[in-house]
Amino acid sequence: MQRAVERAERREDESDFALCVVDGLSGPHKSLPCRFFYDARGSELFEEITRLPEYYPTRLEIALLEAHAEEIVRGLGEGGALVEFGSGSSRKTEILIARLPRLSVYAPIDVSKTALEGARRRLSGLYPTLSTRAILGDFTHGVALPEDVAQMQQLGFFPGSTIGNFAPPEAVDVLRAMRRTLAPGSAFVIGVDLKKDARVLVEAYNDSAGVTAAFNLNLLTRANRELGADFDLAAFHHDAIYDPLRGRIEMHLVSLKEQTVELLGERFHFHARERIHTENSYKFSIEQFSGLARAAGWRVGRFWTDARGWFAIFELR
Ligand code: AVJ
Repeated sequence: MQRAVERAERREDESDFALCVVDGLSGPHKSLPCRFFYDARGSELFEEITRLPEYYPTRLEIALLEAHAEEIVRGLGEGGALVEFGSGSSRKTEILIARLPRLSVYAPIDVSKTALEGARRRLSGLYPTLSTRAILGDFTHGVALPEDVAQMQQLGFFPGSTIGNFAPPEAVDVLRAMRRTLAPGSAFVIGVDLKKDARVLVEAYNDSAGVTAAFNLNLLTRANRELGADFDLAAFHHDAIYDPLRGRIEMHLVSLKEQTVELLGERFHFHARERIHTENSYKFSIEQFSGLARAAGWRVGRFWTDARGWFAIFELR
């Protein structure tokens, strides 16, 4: 049964991927959406990224959650539900759940049944009395919580600074969708990567072991496998740059020569040094992020940062 679900899900993902790749490579500015990084291999590579010496966000966020967990969960009184947007990072979720002895429900929201099943299995193993209510849905568009969960007090949780993948106007829409998903009066805890020295940022996305390069190039491997594309992996090169005006890291795959790639019966031409833009990762100041949160209808509560001010966890109400 689970296998059938995984197969059906894979077929659905593949047709979404096919449309987005053809669309993304068709215009004059080639791009691919960063959500396609996370196939099985890409998720493994991302895990590896989080352990790199240069990639500070995961380590800092976990340290902040651990140092301030009691205060962070104060927004949720007795009982209630922890609602997680995306269910990837159970390591972080566990830090909060460990401080919520009377939590009734853990409700992860994700578009992937496989990811939800994994989250349910891990957390019900650790906390047998906690009821996990997996919710299949796209948190960027607002999700209806099950009736009984909707009646409970809720704490929203969106770690990982994934909000940085959205351009500011979209980020406001996403934050608003999350506000509408949660009951009025809920607290919402979100991890945000902050602006800092460009060298630190550039190194975090150009690690010396080449893991981020492999993660970026895996998009092409995925297109070769799932769409029958003929990308020559040796003819593209990873690049990550910081744009200080937009305050964002951009990842690109750069064509090392003039070449043509064929996929799904279509041919895509690349001139030498032409780029495929694969990801944006926005970095915020405290004031900027507060402004986005307010524009989405949130009140900014407390926030916690590390000594260097590199990463922040915000409590919104
Ligand atoms: C998961 C979106 C937060 O932007 O830092 C890491 C993804 N990309 N290295 C980020 C990523 C390249 C990551 N987020």
